Amino acid sequence: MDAAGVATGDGTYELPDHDTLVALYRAMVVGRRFDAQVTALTRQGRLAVYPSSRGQEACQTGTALALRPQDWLFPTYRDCVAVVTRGVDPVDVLVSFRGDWHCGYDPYEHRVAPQCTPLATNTLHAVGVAHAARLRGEDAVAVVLLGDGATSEGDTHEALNFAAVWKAPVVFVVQNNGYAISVPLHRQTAAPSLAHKGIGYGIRSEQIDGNDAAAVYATVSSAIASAAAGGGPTLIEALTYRIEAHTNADDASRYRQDDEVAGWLERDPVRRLAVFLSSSGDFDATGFDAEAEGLAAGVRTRMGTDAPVSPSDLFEYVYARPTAALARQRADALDLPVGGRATMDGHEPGGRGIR
Ligand SMILES: Cc1ncc(C[n+]2csc(CCOP(=O)(O)OP(=O)(O)O)c2C)c(N)n1
Repeated sequence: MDAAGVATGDGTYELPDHDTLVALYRAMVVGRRFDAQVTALTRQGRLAVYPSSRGQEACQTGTALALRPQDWLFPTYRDCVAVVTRGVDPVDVLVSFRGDWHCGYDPYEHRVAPQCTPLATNTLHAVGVAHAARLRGEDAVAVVLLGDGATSEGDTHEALNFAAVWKAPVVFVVQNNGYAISVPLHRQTAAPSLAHKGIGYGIRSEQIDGNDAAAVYATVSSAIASAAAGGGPTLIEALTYRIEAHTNADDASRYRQDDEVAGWLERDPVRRLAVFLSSSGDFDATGFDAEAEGLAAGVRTRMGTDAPVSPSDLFEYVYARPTAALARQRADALDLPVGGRATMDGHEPGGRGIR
Protein backbone atom coordinates (compact mmCIF):
# COMPACT_ATOMS: atom_id res chain seq x y z
CA MET A 1 0.00 0.00 0.00
CA ASP A 2 1.61 3.27 -1.04
CA ALA A 3 1.62 6.55 0.85
CA ALA A 4 -1.62 7.60 -0.86
CA GLY A 5 -3.42 4.46 0.36
CA VAL A 6 -3.43 2.70 -3.00
CA ALA A 7 -2.78 -1.05 -2.98
CA THR A 8 0.51 -1.97 -4.65
CA GLY A 9 2.61 -5.11 -4.51
CA ASP A 10 3.97 -7.71 -6.86
CA GLY A 11 1.92 -10.63 -5.56
CA THR A 12 4.70 -12.06 -3.38
CA TYR A 13 2.43 -11.52 -0.39
CA GLU A 14 -1.33 -11.50 -0.26
CA LEU A 15 -3.07 -8.38 0.98
CA PRO A 16 -4.35 -9.19 4.50
CA ASP A 17 -8.11 -9.71 4.60
CA HIS A 18 -10.52 -6.88 5.41
CA ASP A 19 -10.99 -7.81 9.08
CA THR A 20 -7.23 -7.90 9.62
CA LEU A 21 -6.80 -4.50 7.98
CA VAL A 22 -9.53 -3.08 10.22
CA ALA A 23 -7.82 -4.62 13.27
CA LEU A 24 -4.54 -3.01 12.19
CA TYR A 25 -6.22 0.35 11.77
CA ARG A 26 -7.95 0.11 15.14
CA ALA A 27 -4.66 -0.80 16.87
CA MET A 28 -2.88 2.12 15.21
CA VAL A 29 -5.60 4.62 16.21
CA VAL A 30 -5.54 3.39 19.81
CA GLY A 31 -1.73 3.18 19.84
CA ARG A 32 -1.31 6.71 18.53
CA ARG A 33 -3.70 8.12 21.12
CA PHE A 34 -1.92 6.20 23.87
CA ASP A 35 1.40 7.59 22.67
CA ALA A 36 0.12 11.19 22.59
CA GLN A 37 -1.32 10.80 26.08
CA VAL A 38 1.90 9.41 27.50
CA THR A 39 3.94 12.15 25.82
CA ALA A 40 1.66 14.72 27.53
CA LEU A 41 1.97 12.97 30.91
CA THR A 42 5.75 12.98 30.54
CA ARG A 43 5.68 16.76 30.03
CA GLN A 44 3.65 17.01 33.24
CA GLY A 45 6.36 15.10 35.09
CA ARG A 46 4.33 11.94 35.62
CA LEU A 47 6.95 9.79 33.87
CA ALA A 48 10.73 9.88 34.08
CA VAL A 49 11.27 9.18 30.40
CA TYR A 50 9.27 8.17 27.36
CA PRO A 51 10.52 7.11 23.93
CA SER A 52 7.64 7.82 21.55
CA SER A 53 6.34 5.32 18.99
CA ARG A 54 4.73 8.04 16.84
CA GLY A 55 5.34 7.35 13.16
CA GLN A 56 6.26 3.72 13.83
CA GLU A 57 2.73 2.45 14.56
CA ALA A 58 2.56 0.29 11.44
CA CYS A 59 5.76 -1.58 12.38
CA GLN A 60 4.61 -2.11 15.93
CA THR A 61 0.96 -3.04 15.43
CA GLY A 62 1.71 -5.09 12.29
CA THR A 63 4.27 -7.12 14.21
CA ALA A 64 2.20 -7.54 17.38
CA LEU A 65 -0.94 -8.63 15.52
CA ALA A 66 1.00 -11.09 13.36
CA LEU A 67 2.07 -13.03 16.46
CA ARG A 68 0.13 -16.15 17.38
CA PRO A 69 -0.86 -16.51 21.06
CA GLN A 70 1.97 -18.97 21.73
CA ASP A 71 4.68 -16.76 20.20
CA TRP A 72 6.98 -14.47 22.15
CA LEU A 73 7.60 -10.75 21.61
CA PHE A 74 10.94 -9.21 22.62
CA PRO A 75 10.43 -5.42 22.51
CA THR A 76 12.71 -2.47 23.23
CA TYR A 77 12.00 0.77 25.08
CA ARG A 78 10.71 2.18 21.73
CA ASP A 79 7.93 -0.37 21.40
CA CYS A 80 5.21 0.53 23.91
CA VAL A 81 2.57 0.52 21.18
CA ALA A 82 3.55 -3.03 20.22
CA VAL A 83 3.28 -4.12 23.85
CA VAL A 84 -0.13 -2.46 24.30
CA THR A 85 -1.33 -4.02 21.04
CA ARG A 86 -0.29 -7.44 22.36
CA GLY A 87 -2.77 -6.88 25.20
CA VAL A 88 -0.65 -5.69 28.12
CA ASP A 89 -2.43 -3.18 30.40
CA PRO A 90 -1.22 0.30 29.25
CA VAL A 91 -0.53 1.49 32.79
CA ASP A 92 1.48 -1.64 33.55
CA VAL A 93 3.56 -0.84 30.46
CA LEU A 94 4.38 2.57 31.95
CA VAL A 95 5.58 1.26 35.32
CA SER A 96 9.22 1.06 34.21
CA PHE A 97 9.12 4.47 32.46
CA ARG A 98 7.76 6.01 35.64
CA GLY A 99 10.71 4.47 37.46
CA ASP A 100 8.57 2.36 39.77
CA TRP A 101 9.82 -1.07 38.86
CA HIS A 102 11.89 -2.89 36.24
CA CYS A 103 8.82 -4.27 34.51
CA GLY A 104 5.20 -3.67 35.40
CA TYR A 105 3.68 -6.74 33.78
CA ASP A 106 4.04 -10.48 33.99
CA PRO A 107 6.02 -11.44 30.86
CA TYR A 108 4.45 -14.90 30.82
CA GLU A 109 0.86 -13.67 30.71
CA HIS A 110 1.02 -12.26 27.19
CA ARG A 111 4.39 -13.72 26.21
CA VAL A 112 6.01 -10.31 26.09
CA ALA A 113 9.53 -10.02 27.50
CA PRO A 114 10.37 -6.93 29.58
CA GLN A 115 11.16 -4.00 27.28
CA CYS A 116 14.93 -3.87 27.11
CA THR A 117 16.91 -0.67 27.32
CA PRO A 118 20.41 -2.06 26.65
CA LEU A 119 20.55 -2.16 22.86
CA ALA A 120 20.38 -5.57 21.18
CA THR A 121 20.43 -7.71 24.31
CA ASN A 122 16.90 -8.74 23.39
CA THR A 123 18.16 -10.29 20.14
CA LEU A 124 20.10 -12.85 22.17
CA HIS A 125 17.20 -13.41 24.55
CA ALA A 126 14.87 -14.02 21.60
CA VAL A 127 17.20 -16.48 19.92
CA GLY A 128 17.72 -18.33 23.19
CA VAL A 129 13.99 -18.65 23.85
CA ALA A 130 13.34 -19.67 20.24
CA HIS A 131 16.06 -22.31 20.27
CA ALA A 132 14.90 -23.65 23.64
CA ALA A 133 11.30 -23.86 22.40
CA ARG A 134 12.46 -25.92 19.46
CA LEU A 135 14.53 -28.24 21.64
CA ARG A 136 11.44 -28.78 23.81
CA GLY A 137 9.28 -29.52 20.81
CA GLU A 138 7.08 -26.44 21.40
CA ASP A 139 5.41 -24.61 18.53
CA ALA A 140 6.54 -21.10 19.49
CA VAL A 141 8.35 -18.43 17.49
CA ALA A 142 10.20 -15.49 19.02
CA VAL A 143 9.89 -12.10 17.32
CA VAL A 144 12.39 -9.44 18.30
CA LEU A 145 12.08 -5.72 17.59
CA LEU A 146 15.26 -3.71 17.25
CA GLY A 147 16.38 -0.38 15.83
CA ASP A 148 18.87 0.46 13.10
CA GLY A 149 21.44 1.50 15.70
CA ALA A 150 21.08 -1.84 17.49
CA THR A 151 22.20 -3.66 14.34
CA SER A 152 25.68 -2.21 14.93
CA GLU A 153 25.94 -3.97 18.30
CA GLY A 154 27.97 -7.16 18.67
CA ASP A 155 25.02 -8.89 20.33
CA THR A 156 22.97 -8.59 17.14
CA HIS A 157 25.68 -10.30 15.12
CA GLU A 158 26.03 -13.17 17.56
CA ALA A 159 22.26 -13.56 17.59
CA LEU A 160 22.02 -13.58 13.78
CA ASN A 161 24.84 -16.08 13.46
CA PHE A 162 23.50 -18.46 16.10
CA ALA A 163 19.96 -18.23 14.71
CA ALA A 164 21.14 -18.99 11.19
CA VAL A 165 23.39 -21.92 12.11
CA TRP A 166 20.81 -23.52 14.40
CA LYS A 167 17.78 -22.55 12.30
CA ALA A 168 16.19 -21.03 15.38
CA PRO A 169 12.50 -20.08 14.97
CA VAL A 170 13.06 -16.35 15.36
CA VAL A 171 12.10 -13.27 13.37
CA PHE A 172 14.20 -10.10 13.55
CA VAL A 173 12.14 -6.98 12.81
CA VAL A 174 14.51 -4.04 12.37
CA GLN A 175 12.70 -0.72 12.60
CA ASN A 176 15.01 1.45 10.56
CA ASN A 177 13.88 4.93 11.58
CA GLY A 178 17.01 6.55 10.22
CA TYR A 179 18.61 7.61 13.48
CA ALA A 180 20.27 6.21 16.58
CA ILE A 181 19.46 9.19 18.77
CA SER A 182 21.35 11.90 16.81
CA VAL A 183 23.45 9.57 14.64
CA PRO A 184 22.04 9.15 11.11
CA LEU A 185 22.17 5.75 9.48
CA HIS A 186 25.02 6.56 7.09
CA ARG A 187 27.25 7.53 10.03
CA GLN A 188 26.90 4.18 11.78
CA THR A 189 26.89 1.58 9.02
CA ALA A 190 28.44 1.15 5.58
CA ALA A 191 26.16 -1.76 4.72
CA PRO A 192 24.08 -1.21 1.54
CA SER A 193 20.99 -1.96 3.63
CA LEU A 194 20.28 -3.50 7.02
CA ALA A 195 18.69 -6.47 5.28
CA HIS A 196 22.15 -7.21 3.87
CA LYS A 197 23.34 -7.89 7.42
CA GLY A 198 20.93 -10.82 7.65
CA ILE A 199 21.89 -12.05 4.17
CA GLY A 200 25.54 -12.02 5.23
CA TYR A 201 24.71 -14.58 7.90
CA GLY A 202 22.66 -16.75 5.54
CA ILE A 203 19.29 -15.50 6.79
CA ARG A 204 16.33 -14.89 4.50
CA SER A 205 16.03 -11.11 4.64
CA GLU A 206 13.96 -8.41 3.08
CA GLN A 207 13.36 -4.70 3.13
CA ILE A 208 9.81 -3.38 3.34
CA ASP A 209 7.91 -0.11 3.72
CA GLY A 210 7.56 0.02 7.50
CA ASN A 211 4.80 2.62 7.28
CA ASP A 212 2.59 0.14 5.47
CA ALA A 213 0.80 -1.87 8.16
CA ALA A 214 -0.42 -4.39 5.58
CA ALA A 215 3.14 -5.04 4.40
CA VAL A 216 4.44 -5.41 7.95
CA TYR A 217 1.64 -7.80 8.90
CA ALA A 218 2.03 -9.88 5.73
CA THR A 219 5.81 -10.24 5.94
CA VAL A 220 5.95 -10.91 9.69
CA SER A 221 3.10 -13.46 9.45
CA SER A 222 4.89 -15.22 6.62
CA ALA A 223 8.19 -15.21 8.53
CA ILE A 224 6.47 -16.65 11.63
CA ALA A 225 4.85 -19.39 9.55
CA SER A 226 8.18 -20.22 7.94
CA ALA A 227 10.00 -20.33 11.28
CA ALA A 228 7.28 -22.50 12.83
CA ALA A 229 7.58 -24.92 9.92
CA GLY A 230 11.32 -25.34 10.49
CA GLY A 231 12.43 -22.84 7.87
CA GLY A 232 14.67 -20.95 10.27
CA PRO A 233 14.97 -17.23 10.92
CA THR A 234 13.99 -14.20 8.84
CA LEU A 235 15.19 -10.62 9.09
CA ILE A 236 12.80 -7.86 8.02
CA GLU A 237 14.12 -4.34 7.63
CA ALA A 238 11.14 -2.00 7.93
CA LEU A 239 11.81 1.53 6.68
CA THR A 240 10.11 4.05 8.94
CA TYR A 241 10.68 7.28 10.85
CA ARG A 242 10.25 8.47 14.40
CA ILE A 243 8.28 11.69 14.28
CA GLU A 244 9.04 12.79 17.85
CA ALA A 245 12.47 13.28 19.40
CA HIS A 246 14.36 10.20 20.62
CA THR A 247 12.85 10.72 24.09
CA ASN A 248 11.55 13.69 26.07
CA ALA A 249 15.21 14.30 27.04
CA ASP A 250 16.27 14.88 23.41
CA ASP A 251 16.11 17.95 21.15
CA ALA A 252 15.79 16.54 17.63
CA SER A 253 16.06 20.00 16.03
CA ARG A 254 19.79 19.80 16.77
CA TYR A 255 20.34 17.08 14.17
CA ARG A 256 17.45 17.00 11.68
CA GLN A 257 15.51 19.48 9.58
CA ASP A 258 11.78 20.22 9.74
CA ASP A 259 11.31 19.46 6.05
CA GLU A 260 12.60 15.93 6.62
CA VAL A 261 9.96 15.41 9.30
CA ALA A 262 7.30 16.97 7.05
CA GLY A 263 8.19 14.54 4.27
CA TRP A 264 7.62 11.60 6.59
CA LEU A 265 4.34 13.03 7.88
CA GLU A 266 3.18 12.75 4.27
CA ARG A 267 3.84 9.03 4.50
CA ASP A 268 1.75 8.61 7.62
CA PRO A 269 0.85 4.96 8.28
CA VAL A 270 -2.54 5.62 9.90
CA ARG A 271 -3.91 7.94 7.24
CA ARG A 272 -2.98 5.71 4.32
CA LEU A 273 -4.81 2.71 5.77
CA ALA A 274 -7.86 4.89 6.50
CA VAL A 275 -7.88 6.02 2.86
CA PHE A 276 -7.57 2.45 1.62
CA LEU A 277 -10.29 1.10 3.91
CA SER A 278 -12.64 3.99 3.14
CA SER A 279 -12.34 3.22 -0.55
CA SER A 280 -13.58 -0.31 0.18
CA GLY A 281 -16.99 1.15 1.11
CA ASP A 282 -17.44 -1.09 4.15
CA PHE A 283 -15.63 0.79 6.88
CA ASP A 284 -16.84 2.60 9.98
CA ALA A 285 -14.10 3.89 12.27
CA THR A 286 -16.19 6.01 14.62
CA GLY A 287 -15.99 3.54 17.48
CA PHE A 288 -12.21 3.46 17.35
CA ASP A 289 -11.79 7.13 18.20
CA ALA A 290 -14.11 6.73 21.18
CA GLU A 291 -12.20 3.64 22.31
CA ALA A 292 -8.90 5.52 21.99
CA GLU A 293 -10.26 8.45 24.01
CA GLY A 294 -11.50 6.06 26.68
CA LEU A 295 -8.10 4.44 26.93
CA ALA A 296 -6.37 7.82 27.16
CA ALA A 297 -8.77 8.97 29.90
CA GLY A 298 -8.10 5.78 31.86
CA VAL A 299 -4.34 6.26 31.53
CA ARG A 300 -4.65 9.89 32.68
CA THR A 301 -6.66 8.96 35.75
CA ARG A 302 -4.59 5.98 36.77
CA MET A 303 -1.27 7.75 36.19
CA GLY A 304 -2.47 10.66 38.32
CA THR A 305 -1.77 8.80 41.55
CA ASP A 306 1.59 7.50 42.66
CA ALA A 307 1.90 3.76 43.02
CA PRO A 308 2.91 2.61 46.52
CA VAL A 309 6.63 1.88 46.46
CA SER A 310 8.43 0.02 49.23
CA PRO A 311 11.77 1.65 50.20
CA SER A 312 13.18 -1.85 50.68
CA ASP A 313 12.87 -2.37 46.91
CA LEU A 314 15.98 -0.20 46.58
CA PHE A 315 18.03 -2.99 48.11
CA GLU A 316 16.34 -6.10 46.82
CA TYR A 317 17.40 -8.04 43.77
CA VAL A 318 20.90 -6.52 43.66
CA TYR A 319 22.76 -9.63 44.79
CA ALA A 320 21.54 -13.17 45.42
CA ARG A 321 23.55 -12.91 48.68
CA PRO A 322 23.72 -9.28 49.74
CA THR A 323 27.04 -7.82 50.77
CA ALA A 324 27.52 -6.76 54.38
CA ALA A 325 27.72 -3.13 53.27
CA LEU A 326 24.42 -3.35 51.42
CA ALA A 327 22.77 -5.05 54.39
CA ARG A 328 23.98 -2.22 56.65
CA GLN A 329 22.67 0.41 54.22
CA ARG A 330 19.33 -1.32 54.11
CA ALA A 331 19.17 -1.53 57.88
CA ASP A 332 20.03 2.17 58.17
CA ALA A 333 17.44 3.15 55.62
CA LEU A 334 14.70 0.98 57.05
CA ASP A 335 15.76 1.32 60.67
CA LEU A 336 16.04 -2.41 61.12
CA PRO A 337 18.62 -4.46 63.06
CA VAL A 338 21.31 -6.02 60.89
CA GLY A 339 20.76 -9.78 60.90
CA GLY A 340 17.01 -9.42 61.08
CA ARG A 341 15.08 -8.65 57.95
CA ALA A 342 18.19 -6.96 56.63
CA THR A 343 19.68 -10.30 55.62
CA MET A 344 17.21 -10.16 52.73
CA ASP A 345 17.22 -13.92 52.47
CA GLY A 346 13.49 -14.24 52.17
CA HIS A 347 12.88 -11.65 49.42
CA GLU A 348 9.80 -10.46 51.19
CA PRO A 349 9.34 -6.96 49.74
CA GLY A 350 6.27 -5.63 48.05
CA GLY A 351 8.03 -5.76 44.71
CA ARG A 352 6.62 -7.54 41.71
CA GLY A 353 8.91 -10.41 40.86
CA ILE A 354 8.85 -12.29 37.59
CA ARG A 355 8.70 -16.00 37.40
C1 LIG B 1 24.38 -1.22 24.78
C2 LIG B 1 23.87 0.19 24.73
N1 LIG B 1 24.67 1.17 24.26
C3 LIG B 1 24.22 2.44 24.22
C4 LIG B 1 22.96 2.75 24.66
C5 LIG B 1 22.46 4.21 24.63
N2 LIG B 1 21.41 4.34 23.63
C6 LIG B 1 20.10 4.34 23.99
S1 LIG B 1 19.09 4.46 22.70
C7 LIG B 1 20.37 4.54 21.61
C8 LIG B 1 20.10 4.66 20.13
C9 LIG B 1 19.44 3.45 19.60
O1 LIG B 1 19.06 3.63 18.26
P1 LIG B 1 18.25 2.54 17.49
O2 LIG B 1 18.75 1.17 17.79
O3 LIG B 1 18.23 2.94 16.07
O4 LIG B 1 16.77 2.60 18.11
P2 LIG B 1 15.74 3.81 18.22
O5 LIG B 1 16.00 4.50 19.52
O6 LIG B 1 15.91 4.69 17.03
O7 LIG B 1 14.41 3.14 18.25
C10 LIG B 1 21.59 4.49 22.29
C11 LIG B 1 22.91 4.55 21.63
C12 LIG B 1 22.18 1.70 25.16
N3 LIG B 1 20.93 1.89 25.60
N4 LIG B 1 22.64 0.43 25.18
